Amino acid sequence: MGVASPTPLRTKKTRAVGIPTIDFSLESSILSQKIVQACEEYGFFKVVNHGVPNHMIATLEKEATDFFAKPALVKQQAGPPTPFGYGSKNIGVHGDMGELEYLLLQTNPHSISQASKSISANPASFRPRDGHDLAVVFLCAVNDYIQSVRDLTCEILDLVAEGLWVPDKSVFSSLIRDVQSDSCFRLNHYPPAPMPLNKWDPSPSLNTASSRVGFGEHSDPQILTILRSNDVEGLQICTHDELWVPVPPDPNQFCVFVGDALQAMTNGRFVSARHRVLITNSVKSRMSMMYFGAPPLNAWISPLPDHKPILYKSFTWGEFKKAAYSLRLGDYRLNLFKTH
Ligand code: GA4
Repeated sequence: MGVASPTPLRTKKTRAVGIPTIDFSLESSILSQKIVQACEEYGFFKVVNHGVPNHMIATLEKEATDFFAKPALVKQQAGPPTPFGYGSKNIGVHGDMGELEYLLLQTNPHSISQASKSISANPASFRPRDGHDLAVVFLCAVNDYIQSVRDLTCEILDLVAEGLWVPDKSVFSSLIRDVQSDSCFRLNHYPPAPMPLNKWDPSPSLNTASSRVGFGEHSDPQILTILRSNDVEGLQICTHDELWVPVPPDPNQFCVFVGDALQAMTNGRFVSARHRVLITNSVKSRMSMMYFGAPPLNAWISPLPDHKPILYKSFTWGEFKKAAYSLRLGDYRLNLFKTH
């Protein structure tokens, strides 16, 4: 079965359309309907009044900014990124590249302490600052943020279950709350794109004189992704009719993406959101933080009982993750698990 990479991106147009924005101070029965509608139409929505404390976000952003400002050799001591650590330009292991550097961290308590050990084991990479060890301050900021964003993820997933009339409201969120959850966390730092030398650009690719591919087109393999960025533009989502829509950056909002696993569990009723980052800002870096809510490796992903024919075979998250890592970033990996 084909897992062909997407149509070359340059053939798709961009346009400005209304992105669904959901106010979490609304009543839950209204919220659940709006969330289901957005997940069906876009596989994507924005959240305002999310309840994640601003000071947690600001602390983490500051720590991340300090980290990425360090010399390359120092940052590399927290790498390589496979499976978890610091990476630059390379995405995955099959030659996908982007104009970014990043930190990829596992989020369950066991793995966080492992990451902490590996970073603290290299004291040269984290000099004591104001009497504190930066590794500890940084990892505490990551931990606090993850706990709060995990709660938001679970709240959204409970509302999804309510909106889909699933009898067990925690059918999705219990996978994320599981102590063995394979959820992960990523900090992406996209340096500014160089100023164009002139407007004429013969290059037929997305890397033009004034824009750079920060992160190529893909969907996220997990259940749900929660992204927060600073005020620098770059994120675009692909609509059902294959148009690229720029997502205006807003540091006070979260972006929520349906992942492949939720597409499979909803038997294709929700479609995982294809997205990319194109860097056009020539002055300021884009910084984003993503929480990827995933099941435990041995958890089964099966379509919920539905009226439609079953579109996807059951698979464990571990099997799916292995398939994802054996393919390219932009491949349609769920095609491997179609029933026909
Ligand atoms: C996309 C979502 C997350 O950033 C990620 C990425 C992972 C990686 O960067 O190592 C993958 C990519 C992501 C999908 C397919 C595989 C795996 C790179 C790649 C080519 C951490 C994830 O879980 O899947």
